[in-house]
Amino acid sequence: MSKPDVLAVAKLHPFYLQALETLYTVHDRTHVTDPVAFTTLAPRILGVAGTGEASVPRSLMAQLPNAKVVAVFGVGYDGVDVPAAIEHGIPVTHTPDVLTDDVADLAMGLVLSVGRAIPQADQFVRAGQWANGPMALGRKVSGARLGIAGLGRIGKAIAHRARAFGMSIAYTARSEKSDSGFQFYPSAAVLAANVDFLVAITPGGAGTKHLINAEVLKALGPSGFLINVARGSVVDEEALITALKNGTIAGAGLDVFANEPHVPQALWNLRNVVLTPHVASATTETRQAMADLAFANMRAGIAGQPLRTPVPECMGMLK
Ligand code: NAP
Ligand code: 8YV
Repeated sequence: MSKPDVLAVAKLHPFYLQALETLYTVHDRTHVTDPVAFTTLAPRILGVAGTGEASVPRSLMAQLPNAKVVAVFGVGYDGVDVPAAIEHGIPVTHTPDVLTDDVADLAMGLVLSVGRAIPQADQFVRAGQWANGPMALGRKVSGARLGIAGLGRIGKAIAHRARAFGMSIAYTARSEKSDSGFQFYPSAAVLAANVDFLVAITPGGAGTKHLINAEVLKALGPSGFLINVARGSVVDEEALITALKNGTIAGAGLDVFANEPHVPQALWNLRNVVLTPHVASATTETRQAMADLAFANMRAGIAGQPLRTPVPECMGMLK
């Protein structure tokens, strides 16, 4: 008997793909590679598998009359048109919590990397420069002021780690979290003006596009560092490059970019940045947990059972 059909809208992580293939026939981006064949296939598609950034637009959902679930491998789901999914009766799921520790760990790793210039120090030794004299001094991290744009699951986990470094913590979010014990500022610019390290960890999408703009970078100032582990869209990348070149800010640690996997050459050429290729959740343990949860959501959705982790907008939906 043939297996039910699901559509992968992005290149899936092998852990997720292998799990799906035990129960389903996975069609890898057929809607893009063979749109004509897809018109015949589309009515058989029962589930859509994606990544955090993968595009699931309204036009695709309109082609999938029998889809029962979109199961995203990632906590962010800014590529999915959720209002359209709800209109088409297709609940959207994601993988919150299981990746929180890893992303917070990488955020702190970037704070330390930019403040103490760890990758640059490694390069300094490898290039044989040590014999010519010492490196330039770094910026002390312990006791510094940390600003967090987005005090959600991951933002709170970053704050928890930063406390162990004796950092003072302030944040911005859509609403104040009075039980957090941290200083709230109503805008990213005011937050930036009051911290040494500013970490962006909001969702992507229209609501946060260029939340970190030229004004925020100016407020962060010439001794301030920006860390972005959110989405590339959250930072105005052109304004950031200008600020890094001009010394408007001291440096940046970036895990996400506007047009991944393409990183502007201007960033490659700068000495005061640390660049990682969207790896904040990329450990074996966490990618397995994400795959398990995304697969569980796919199975539940296709079986018409309660979903493990629907996105907030789809809570209570079941098709
Ligand atoms: P979450 O628990 O939903 O937290 C999101 C936080 O962002 C909330 O505090 C929210 O404020 C705040 N926020 C939303 N819109 C905002 C705005 N316009 N201005 C200021 N703050 C805003 O999500 P999470 O689990 O912490 O994940 C956050 C994001 O991290 C994901 O959506 C994803 O984009 C990114 N991420 C990246 C990686 C990576 O590999 N680099 C990995 C995982 C996640 P309220 O609490 O007031 O609503
Ligand atoms: C993943 C992410 O790397 O969870 C997210 O929102 O950005 C990351 O954990 C991504 O979703 C997989 O491509």
